[in-house]
Amino acid sequence: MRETVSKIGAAFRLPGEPVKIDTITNGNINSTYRVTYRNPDGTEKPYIFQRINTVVFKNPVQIMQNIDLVTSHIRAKYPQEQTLHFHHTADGKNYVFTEDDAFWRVMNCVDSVTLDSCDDLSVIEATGRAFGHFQNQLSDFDGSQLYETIPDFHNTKKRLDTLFQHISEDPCGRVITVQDEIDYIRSVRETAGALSVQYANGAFPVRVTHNDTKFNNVLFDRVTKAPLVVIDLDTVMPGMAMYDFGDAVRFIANTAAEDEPDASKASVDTEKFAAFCRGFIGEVAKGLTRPEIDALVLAAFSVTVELAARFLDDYITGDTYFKINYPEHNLVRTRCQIALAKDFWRKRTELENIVRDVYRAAI
Ligand code: GN1
Ligand code: MG
Repeated sequence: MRETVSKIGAAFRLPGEPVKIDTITNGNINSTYRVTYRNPDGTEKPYIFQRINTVVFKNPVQIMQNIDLVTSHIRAKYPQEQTLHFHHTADGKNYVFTEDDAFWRVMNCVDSVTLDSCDDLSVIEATGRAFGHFQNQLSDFDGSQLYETIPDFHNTKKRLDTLFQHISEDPCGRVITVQDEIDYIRSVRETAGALSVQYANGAFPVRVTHNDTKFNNVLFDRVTKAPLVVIDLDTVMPGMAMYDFGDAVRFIANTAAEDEPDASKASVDTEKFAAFCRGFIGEVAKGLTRPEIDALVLAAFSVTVELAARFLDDYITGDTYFKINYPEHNLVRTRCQIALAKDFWRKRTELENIVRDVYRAAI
């Protein structure tokens, strides 16, 4: 590892020598390391080295072009705000391919913490503001410039169609073991896919969205816990505003971890949901259409079913997409998302009332 890191660091012309490599375990797709360099003058500087999963992201060069465009836009619009800074090679590229064909990028390490869960409602509200602000930062960005890094990424209908296709093929003989999970997803197939169908038919504006609004994709100040910057820009693409909201609350307002082995612990914490709403809706209320606001709760349900279907699809097809730590990991994740989706549905009237009240106060 050290040898690989040294070569990559040299390609990016980082001064000094790598002295410490820490693996960052957040993230189910790419591999991320915090590498500390000792500068020639003896001081130390940390960098983030990231190897892109090129099975998932088939065209990583285009991803880096997207990120360049997006971060340049944000820097020009809000020069005082923190953005991600990627290093460049001598020939001006913000990535390198190593001999084994691996794709690497290096960015400055922001002194910060990430959070996987949090009970402080003010931090959750601030996270809502951060993701809402991210949408505002890109509200005047021309999405047609962006390469679609993963086509149909949040096309729930297509995701569900793919799952049922793979169920009929049953390549690993696992379908017999997941009948309850399949039955549930089949029972909500149309409801969960509805927004993506309406979006394809033009019912909602095409926005430039983040598409992976997990809590741990925000960096926070170590001391004040103020959000510093939204990270993980690999899936910034045209999309539905309300799916960014939905994906964020399915993570931040869940009473359990995404891979909690006891799925009965997963449910929607309505206080946390309300706190996130205050932050997010407070930021975006004036820019969103009424149909988008009215679809926020259904989007949370839909994106939760979508992720359940993606985890289950990966389980059925032999665990080739998401990193797993043990053989049943994707099934555990599936069950947790299903339990959460059921709770979103059960509480939908209460959650819709929360959205309505927050929206009224915000406009
Ligand atoms: C993946 O790699 P990470 O953890 O940022 C996935 C998201 C899922 C998430 C579930 C490109 O995100 O869509 O919601 O796992 N990213 C991709 O934890 O598929
Ligand atoms: Mg991601």
